[in-house]
Amino acid sequence: RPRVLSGIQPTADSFHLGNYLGALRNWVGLQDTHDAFYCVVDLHAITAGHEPKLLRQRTRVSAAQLLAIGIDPDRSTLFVQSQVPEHAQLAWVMNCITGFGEASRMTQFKDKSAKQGAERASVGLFTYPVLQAADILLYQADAVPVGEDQRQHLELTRDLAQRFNTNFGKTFVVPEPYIVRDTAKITDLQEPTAKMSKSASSPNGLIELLEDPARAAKKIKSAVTDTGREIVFDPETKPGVSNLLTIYSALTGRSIDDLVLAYAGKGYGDLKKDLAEVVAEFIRPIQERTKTYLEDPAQLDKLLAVGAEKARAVSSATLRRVYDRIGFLAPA
Ligand code: AQP
Repeated sequence: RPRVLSGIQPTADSFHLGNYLGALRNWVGLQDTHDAFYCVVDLHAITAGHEPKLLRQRTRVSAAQLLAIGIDPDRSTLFVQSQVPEHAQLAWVMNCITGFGEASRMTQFKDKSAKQGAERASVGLFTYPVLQAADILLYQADAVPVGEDQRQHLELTRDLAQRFNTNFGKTFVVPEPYIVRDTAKITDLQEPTAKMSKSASSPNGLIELLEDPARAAKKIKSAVTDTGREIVFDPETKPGVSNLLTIYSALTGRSIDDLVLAYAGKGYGDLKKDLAEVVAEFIRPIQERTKTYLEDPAQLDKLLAVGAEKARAVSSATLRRVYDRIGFLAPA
């Protein structure tokens, strides 16, 4: 079976609908066809400042949410990044084959460091995409299910894999991005040309999987829509309505065309009212399941430890090969 790897940061109290529709939903589906490795990337979560107690809690909440949406630890390998030391070890090697200029061109770093003030941004934030490359290459992943915002980082991963292979001999699989076009960029409900984002969206701009369903419904009802009255799908001229149709279609399995037909002659209010209910009913059971997993943190930690062991079986073999190729002495 082909292999996939992806990760998500434990940087918020809940994942949002953009994370879910852009990436996590595909993680679940790929378990049927791929050998899947999914991780909560806590090493990435300390690149922009954090609170230790909160990080520990969010790491568990993240893992619980992944289980709640349908990641099955018997069918895929679910683990926490810091419990697999090879990620940090390979990242160092990859840092040493990454150009400073090349890393400087990463738009996510430019955006995030500009927000923090360039002087204050950490070196960890700067090399974040290199660690991400290590995450992927360690598992020899064929494909990486992510949202559109990760495309540039994936391109860097591919470049680094090819460079290493050329310089030191074929070692890594060069991975392909797995980006589902329809849901690759879910946008902010209040600012429908920007992506729905943990750090950049206002509270009313994003739907959290773990928020009060009534509050989520209210946010959908007060989403910014566009001028005109007609419900049509056109992300260029009607980004607000188009985003709502995308979410509606993805959560119900109904096609956009079908929805447009069904709402012909109706107003934005009707669409929002119905979608509000769809969203509220979608997140409710996820919350219940997440709560159940969190009731027994010791059990959850044990499950993650088993995942880390499974992950290490693969990552340690890759790292050994890498160390050998670059000329490090094998332990006697
Ligand atoms: N709006 C989105 N639409 C589609 N996919 C999205 N993803 C994030 N936002 C959207 C995808 O979610 C996955 C998890 O990414 P992450 O752990 O890097 O999450 P993040 O980047 O911290 O989440 P945000 O909201 O994007 O945070 P900010 O804006 O603070 O960086 C990835 O596959 C991502 O593509």
